[in-house]
Amino acid sequence: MSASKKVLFDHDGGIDDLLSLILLLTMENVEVVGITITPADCFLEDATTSTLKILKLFGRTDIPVAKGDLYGVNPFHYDWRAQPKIVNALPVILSTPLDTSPLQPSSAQTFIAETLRNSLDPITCLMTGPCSNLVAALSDNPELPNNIEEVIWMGGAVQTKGNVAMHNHNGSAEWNVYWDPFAAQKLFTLDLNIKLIALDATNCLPIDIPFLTALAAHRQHPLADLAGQCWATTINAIPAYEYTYHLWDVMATSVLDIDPDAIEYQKMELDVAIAEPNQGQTIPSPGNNQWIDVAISANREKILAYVLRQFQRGFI
Ligand code: AGV
Ligand code: CA
Repeated sequence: MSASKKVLFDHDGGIDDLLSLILLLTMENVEVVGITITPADCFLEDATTSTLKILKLFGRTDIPVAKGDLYGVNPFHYDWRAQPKIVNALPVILSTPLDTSPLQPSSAQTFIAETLRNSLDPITCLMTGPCSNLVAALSDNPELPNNIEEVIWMGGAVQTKGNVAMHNHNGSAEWNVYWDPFAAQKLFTLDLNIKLIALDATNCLPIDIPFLTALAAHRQHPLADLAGQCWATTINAIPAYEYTYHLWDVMATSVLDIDPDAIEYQKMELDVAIAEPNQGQTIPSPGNNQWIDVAISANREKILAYVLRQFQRGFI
């Protein structure tokens, strides 16, 4: 068996983020050293409850959890933020007791800085929401990037259109970048190995009924059943904002464990726009020396097969 990877996971409480947490906890080669929550595509208390209950389900209340207190300039639609309330109303979550013992007294960015500083091994930072907590942690501690193996971030839209639909926007940005474009701009200037799991690749992974049907065939496995219920709540994604929910964060999470052939990357120099009308757009900027590995396509069959396989595991 390969040596385990130490992973710090920052998520922002969406349905996709909670499924990512479940997927992460099924991985044998991963040691989750902490979870931090960004109050972005969620409400903070709902996301904290879901996180704590999922840890309890897995018997993993040894994993510390820290809440974020930073807010981006462009709030998510409130009906998206409310969506994860449905997860907390599912029978398996309702019947799981709330165990608050993982909660840390420090804020997310302080916890990230302390965890990186105290680790003897380099840590992989997985982010499935905006990057504000990590950037704040690193801004105050310029030596800490040395302790980061790599950053895997679901965000950006490079050679494809974005998913932000707002009155003052031209639609070129992806939401995780748009929420706090200033943090994203800073992130790319830091000396980090970044894998950007952009819409260019996640567009290959819309949720559809054939996938949910394949998952339903395994519903005797509790995780497959729970995952199917979570994804069912996304099937009517609001047309005014976007037609289809995707495996955005789930794909980014799978990067930790999946056959690397499943995803194609291209090295690009990127910058982030910080003003209207394309605030948050991730823009190729040849010559700026901010090299990022951008995921540009994904093998849908391989990734779906991986996800189906992991959700047939027990609460390990
Ligand atoms: O832009 C994708 C990011 C992912 O981290 N999020 C959802 C995933 O957690 C924002 C988002 C885009 N479209 C959405 C989103 C939708 N239809 N519902 C909720 N969130
Ligand atoms: Ca997310």
